[in-house]
Amino acid sequence: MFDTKICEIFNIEYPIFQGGMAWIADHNLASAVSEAGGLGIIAAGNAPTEWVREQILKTKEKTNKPFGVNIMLLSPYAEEIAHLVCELGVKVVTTGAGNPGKYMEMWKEEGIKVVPVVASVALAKRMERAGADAIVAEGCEAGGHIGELTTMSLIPQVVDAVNIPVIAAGGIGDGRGLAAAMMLGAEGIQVGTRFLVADECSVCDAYKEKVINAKDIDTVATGRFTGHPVRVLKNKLSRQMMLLEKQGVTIEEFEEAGRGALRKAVVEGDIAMGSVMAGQIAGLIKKTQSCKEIIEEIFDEASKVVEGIR
Ligand code: TUI
Repeated sequence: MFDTKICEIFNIEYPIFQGGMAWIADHNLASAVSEAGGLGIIAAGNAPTEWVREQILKTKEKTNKPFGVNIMLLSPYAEEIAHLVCELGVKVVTTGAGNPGKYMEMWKEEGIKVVPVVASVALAKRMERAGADAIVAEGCEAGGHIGELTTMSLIPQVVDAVNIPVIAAGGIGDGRGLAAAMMLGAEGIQVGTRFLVADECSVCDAYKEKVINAKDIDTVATGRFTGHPVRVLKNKLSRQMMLLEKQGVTIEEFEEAGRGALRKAVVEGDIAMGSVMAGQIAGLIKKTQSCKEIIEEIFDEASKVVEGIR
C-alpha cells in the first residue's frame, strides 16, 4: 500500500526519510534507519567538513543500504560539503535552510539524487526546474529552522505545483500522520522528532527526556524577525531569546545570543541554556524505541487507519 515512487527512486523498503537534524543525526542514527528500511540521513548542520567525512565513512562501514547527507545551506562549510558528497560517492543529498540551485548541476552530473527541503511552492517549482528528483515540503510544525506554512496547507499546494514526488515533513510522528500525508498527495514522509528519541540516536538522555516529557504546547518559534525562525522546546534560553526579541535587539545581537546553543544542548546536555530543537509532535512521543520498531509501528498503524476508512 505504501510502496510508492519514493521507494523505487531511492531503493528503500519504506517511503520514510529520517530528518537531517543538525548535531543529532550522525552515523549511528543514519545507519540504523537505513538498516531498518528507511532512508537514514547524516546532518552536516554547522559541523566542519572533516566531521561530516568521518560520519559518511562510518555509515558506509555499518550499512550497505542507501543513505543520504543533509546540507544546511547557512553553514560556513556548505560549499566544501557540497563537493565532499561528490568525492565520497554519496547517493542522496537533501538540503535545508536555503536554495541549493548553484550546486544542482554538479550533483546531477555525479548522479546524485537531490531532494531539497522547501517551505514554499515557489522554491519547490524552482527546484523541480533545476532537476530535483523529489521535494521534501516541510510545514512549520517541524523542529529547528522553519518556514511560515503548516503541513496541512503546504503539502497539497506543493503537490499541485510540481510533477516530482513530494515527501511531507513537519508534525508527522505516527501512522495517522503518514496516512494523512498520503491523503494530501504526498508519496512519503520525513520524520525528525520521533527518531530523535530512538535508541540508536546519540543525543544525550536529558534531551530525549525533555522531548518525552513535552506537552502539546511546549514548543515555541523564536527569531521570526531575523528571517530564520527556529522551533525549540521552551526553556530558560528560549525565554531569554523571547525577551530579547521583545526588547528590539538587532538581528546580530539576537543571533550572537543563540550561537552554539544547539551544540550546547545536544553534546553538552545543557537543556536549560541550550537550544532544544523539536517539533510540535513532541507531545505525542512517549517512549524510546529502536528505529526498526518506530518504522514498523508507523507503517502498521497507517495500514490499519487506511483499512478502517475503506
Ligand atoms: O533546515 C531545516 N531545519 C533546520 S536547519 C537547522 S541548523 C540551524 N541552526 C541555527 C539557525 C538556523 C539553522 C535546524 N533546523 N529545515 C528545512 C527548511 N528549510 N525549513 C525551511 C527551509 C527553508 C526556508 C527558506 C528553505 C528555503 C528558504 O528560502 C530559500 C530561498 O532562497 O527562497
